[in-house]
Amino acid sequence: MKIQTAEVVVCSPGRNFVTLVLTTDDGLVGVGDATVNGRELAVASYLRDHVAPLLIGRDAHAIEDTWQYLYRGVYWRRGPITMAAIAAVDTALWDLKGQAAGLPLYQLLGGRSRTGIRAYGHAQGQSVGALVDSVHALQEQGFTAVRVQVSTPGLGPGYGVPEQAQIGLYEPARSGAAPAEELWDAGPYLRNMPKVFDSLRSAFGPELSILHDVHHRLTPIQAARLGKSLEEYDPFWLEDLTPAENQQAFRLIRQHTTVPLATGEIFNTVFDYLTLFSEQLIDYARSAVTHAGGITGLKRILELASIHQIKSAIHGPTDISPIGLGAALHLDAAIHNFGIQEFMQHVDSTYDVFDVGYTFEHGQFQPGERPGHGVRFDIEAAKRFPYRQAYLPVSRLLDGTVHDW
Ligand code: CS2
Ligand code: MG
Repeated sequence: MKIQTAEVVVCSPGRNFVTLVLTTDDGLVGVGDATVNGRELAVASYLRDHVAPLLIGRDAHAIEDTWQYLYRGVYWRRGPITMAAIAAVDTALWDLKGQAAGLPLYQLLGGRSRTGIRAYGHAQGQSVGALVDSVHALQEQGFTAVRVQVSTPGLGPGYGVPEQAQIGLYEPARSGAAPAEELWDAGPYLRNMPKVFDSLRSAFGPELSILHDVHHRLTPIQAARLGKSLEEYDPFWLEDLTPAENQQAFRLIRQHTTVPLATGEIFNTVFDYLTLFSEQLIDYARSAVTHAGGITGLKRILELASIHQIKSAIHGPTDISPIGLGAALHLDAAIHNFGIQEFMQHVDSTYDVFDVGYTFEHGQFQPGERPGHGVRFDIEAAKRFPYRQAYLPVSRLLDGTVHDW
């Protein structure tokens, strides 16, 4: 089975996605996701100009060799663009191997370890009342775990809350313009969050799993304070409390709170986790198939996590395409240390281009029984949705200093 063509498609059915399409000499088509939110064209060029020409004529079965060739063979290793490009190739190759074998990907990864894949949804509101309504709506869809984001009084809509967050596409007012900007101040945020959790526990009782994402905005000591102040409300986890490039910062947080911690959605190799894993400073590893070198790269990360009793929580926002999510679900089904899967739902137009084999019911995913990862990509339909310039917002403190978004 030799790779015959390698095509890179950037499309925007609801938001931007970068897709690699590989065809083989025996007529199979395998697809991989390489979407890096706000830097889509950089990864498309990396794939189109530097990777695709190297793939033609290679043995499509040689997944590990191709992974190492693209990782070690270029000298410049790691980083989000490189690892997303490797991820797309790796995911497409696993898809092809599954199709060649006539087996769903989870079977090639060791078979099923569980009957269903529990997922958490995104609830948000500009007020606590609106947030409660949003949680109710997710419960009606079957979710038993929800991520809650609410505006901080006095700071405007804030992270994760504006209308566009439904689909995660933040377009500047006009083409060529800079990203939108938002305000951030840790003081009112830290005072507000215990009240929010208190209202949620009063409204929903003890059973609902409540998750919250801080998006790298706190210092280590502020993070420790947040953990202590929310502990009595039994959060399922607090995510990205502080920028984890400084892995040692989690030692300080751990000294002060027993709240479970999640991090890693912006990590792309196992090296980003070494201190966090070996000292058991986190409880959930958040990397995505799309950003951490594909099935091969993420499996390596999650196996190391497993020996430290750390569980998976694969990143699943809308800026990961249904291919990235579909591939993740096969890993979720097969690994032993599955924790939970994120599911921020795609808009309908996304499914005009991506035909998915997975299903979601009663708060749980099934990866589906189609051979490979089971997500098909319609190149003709993709042409109807050209790339649109879009960036995540930038955050500033009240005095104008740039802060983490
Ligand atoms: C978020 C993401 O899903 C999450 O936990 O942190 O929505 C994140 O903002 C985006 O993926 C960034 O591209
Ligand atoms: Mg997050």
